[in-house]
Amino acid sequence: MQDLLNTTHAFYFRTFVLFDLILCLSIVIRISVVVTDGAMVSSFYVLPRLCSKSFLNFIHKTAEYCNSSPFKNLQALQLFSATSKTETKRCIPSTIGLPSYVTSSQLKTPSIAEIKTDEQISQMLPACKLAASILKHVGNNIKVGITTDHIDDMVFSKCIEAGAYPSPLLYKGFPKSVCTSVNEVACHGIPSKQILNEGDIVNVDITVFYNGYHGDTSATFSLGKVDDRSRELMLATQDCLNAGISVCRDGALFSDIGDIIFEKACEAGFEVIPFFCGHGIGTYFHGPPDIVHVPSDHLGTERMKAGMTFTIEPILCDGYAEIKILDDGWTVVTTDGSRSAQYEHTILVTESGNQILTK
Ligand SMILES: [Co+2]
Repeated sequence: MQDLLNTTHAFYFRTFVLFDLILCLSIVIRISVVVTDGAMVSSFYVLPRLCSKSFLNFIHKTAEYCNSSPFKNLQALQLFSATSKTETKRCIPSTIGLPSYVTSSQLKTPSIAEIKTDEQISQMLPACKLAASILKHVGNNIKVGITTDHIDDMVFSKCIEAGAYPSPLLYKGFPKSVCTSVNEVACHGIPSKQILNEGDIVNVDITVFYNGYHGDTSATFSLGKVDDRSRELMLATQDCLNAGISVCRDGALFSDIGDIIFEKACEAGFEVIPFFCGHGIGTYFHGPPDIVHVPSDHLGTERMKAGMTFTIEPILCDGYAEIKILDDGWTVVTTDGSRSAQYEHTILVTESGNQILTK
């Protein structure tokens, strides 16, 4: 996942957290998070639902996620997205730490690029390794005929199994645990009932919050036999990511990343979508520095320093690099309908070069 370059999001969401105590056989602590596009909505509706089928399903599902007995040490997280008119219910064991944007509306990002200590890096590494292993799991299980909601379920359950929180869930109101971007969707696709067909390409963008840190990685997968041009697009995008990573070291210019990615994409006959950038990452999902994937004057002579961690995540398309955002406020598509591909790693800048943390 990534930030829109030099913009704040067009949609503002407000999260409202309520704690309900329900005495039943024991105590369930439920966190209801209501997301609206401005107005706060109360969500005290538990008691009327105590005997309803949906509430029993809710309790059952909640219990499934926890090894302890039902109604004990559980927290459930419930999202209503007023803009998308969809409802997502997710239950999270109380042992799993939640990011600040879930428990409050605060994003808590640093104002300048952070230089992490060895200790901070060792605390962050497990989140990155976990994101990589979940992406691998999705790659092994993705197939023609499944829905993008199924990918969301896979990612969610793998996170919970590992004791991690799926970072996209409720981030600025995003309703699902992962971004799934199919064909002409450039990024931030919302998992849905859309079925994956033979010949499709889909980017799966996974970020997990684990041990107090986020780890972020994505890849584009092909479904069955895809056309030659799509395969070339995927390979070129991977090459661009690798080239971007290759220039990272202590003292290198940030602008080197965009220069080499743009050059490689042009050589391969594709365009780089310039509007989205990589980002600093740590205890925060998105923070400084912005990693621009095209040549950029405004980066000036800013240089990388050992200890910085950030993502590189170029999006290439097989057409004009113009995009629009759909009415759901998230889904980014190419305006000409051309296909796009994206790959992403979280990296650490070191004295001698760099380390890919999400490998
Ligand atoms: Co990202």
